[in-house]
Amino acid sequence: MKIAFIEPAIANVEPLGIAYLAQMLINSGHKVKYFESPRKGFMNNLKNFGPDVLAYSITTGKHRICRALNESVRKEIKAISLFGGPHCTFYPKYIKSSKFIDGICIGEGEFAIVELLKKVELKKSYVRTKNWWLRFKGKIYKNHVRIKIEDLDSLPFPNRDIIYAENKDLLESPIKRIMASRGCPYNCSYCFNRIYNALYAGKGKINCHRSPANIIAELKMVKEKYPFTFLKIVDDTFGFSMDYNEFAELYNHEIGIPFLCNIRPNLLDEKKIILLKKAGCVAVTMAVESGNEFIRNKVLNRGLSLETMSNAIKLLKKHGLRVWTQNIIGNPGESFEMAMETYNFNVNHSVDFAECFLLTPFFGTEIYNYCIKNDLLEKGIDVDNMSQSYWLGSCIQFNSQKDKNKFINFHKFFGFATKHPKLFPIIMLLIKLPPNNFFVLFNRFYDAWRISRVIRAKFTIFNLITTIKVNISFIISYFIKTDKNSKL
Ligand code: B12
Ligand code: SF4
Repeated sequence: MKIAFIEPAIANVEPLGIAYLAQMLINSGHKVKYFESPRKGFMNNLKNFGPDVLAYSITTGKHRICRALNESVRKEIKAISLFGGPHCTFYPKYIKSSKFIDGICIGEGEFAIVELLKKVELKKSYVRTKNWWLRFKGKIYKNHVRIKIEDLDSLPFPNRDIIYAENKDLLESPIKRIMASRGCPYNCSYCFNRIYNALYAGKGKINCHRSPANIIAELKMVKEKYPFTFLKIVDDTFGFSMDYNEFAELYNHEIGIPFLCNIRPNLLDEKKIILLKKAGCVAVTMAVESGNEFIRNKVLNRGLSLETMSNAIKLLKKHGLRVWTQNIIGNPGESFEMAMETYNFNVNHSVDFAECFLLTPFFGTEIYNYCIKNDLLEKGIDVDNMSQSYWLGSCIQFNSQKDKNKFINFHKFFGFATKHPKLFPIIMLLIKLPPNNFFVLFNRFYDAWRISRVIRAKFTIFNLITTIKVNISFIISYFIKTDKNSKL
């Protein structure tokens, strides 16, 4: 069969979920292509390919854009439309929102899509296929998830070829990405992992890690085919159940390219940091989320003390690793003074980059339920009109619009203010202005600049230009484009 994966934007990051599915499908004898929708000739190229299946990978927010895109494609092309990704996993009822959605994949998609398409191809009954909610003759059939893929080494490496064939900027980018593990056992209230773990209860290990040898084998292949100068390991908690010694040894000898990874502060100790450094790690992203005890541990359920976070940052800095923290402001029940504790924590630890998000309670998360229970969501906000991004606005109710605007604006200057605390009084004046797109632009460009300083990837003039280009189009797409249904 011919499967067309469709992205409703020009991606600035390889969609690894799609790449994993693509290789599984190719290995099962299917033809797979990847299309980005705002590109010139999108519909013609798609028609020339003649897909039997249109496949979309969606997060919350993006689901609206993909639904509309799919409806317009289906007017021109007769095919089956399948959707998967986090939004489907947490809100499979999405299938009911358009008669052009034929199937929703819940959870991991590798074996689910192969099994479904095999049945379709052989014209067998397919409505009872695990992981799927399927539409057949006007009825929706609901199935449970199959067991989790514990042995990630058994999966084929994700197919980047189809992505780079469509997106030459990503091909040229000196930064490449990899996923070394899946799953996280913590219970942060705003994160999808808690629900994910409940979904898979009794069906496999929570955290599954690839072996260092398997990670290195993928990277060697990528390095040969698509030379890169910086690696981002996008795992939720890298190395949670991995042998650091073996990884450090292998990575250092066989890859030797600087990298960044994401680690929870309580999982870091000096021994691990030394091994990370030995491997080639130059920077670590670490979620602080909030400097306020109540918000951090009662509202966000982080289970972390200030001391643990502080020690982790100090140790990383002691060993010369750059620190990129992630922070959330505009939390339910948060006062501006509480958000200032988060700001001060970052300033006091002189972090290299303090990234900031506005709390967005994605459907199904604990914090979403908390907001519903305590009537903290803005009127009219539901799963179908929640913002596409936690960079723009907020759907949380505050005492007044003035209070809310202060959070929305402070978010735009958070990274800048932590690097330039002397300018704080000016920023306090600026945030009194109404939220506006200049602040959004400033935030996106400043953060992109700081990220480049944390990463310090070696760019040639050519890939510097392409990287800037891809980021600009991505940034612009976020606040000028398509998401007309969002109430934010
Ligand atoms: C890297 C990453 C990014 C990258 C790249 C995203 C991408 N397009 O790949 C960047 C930085 C761009 C990003 C941005 C955002 N992200 Co993000 N991101 C991640 C992260 C850490 C890893 C994603 C990944 O590569 N996973 C590995 C692959 C193998 O898993 P997967 O993509 O889920 O795919 C599997 C299944 O879902 C399924 N599947 C997926 N698609 C399809 C399609 C079909 C047809 C089928 C059958 C199956 C299927 O099969 C795949 C293989 O098993 C995840 C957390 C996580 N652990 O997954 C968050 C995550 C996906 N992001 C999240 C969010 C919220 C966002 C943003 C909205 C944040 C924002 N800016 O405001 C944006 C949205 C971007 C967008 N347009 O989609 C949430 C999504 C929650 C939700 N309810 O939708 C997650 C789950 C994080 C979290 N803690 O909650 N993100
Ligand atoms: S530690 Fe990170 S990935 Fe794990 S549950 Fe918390 S927010 Fe999610």
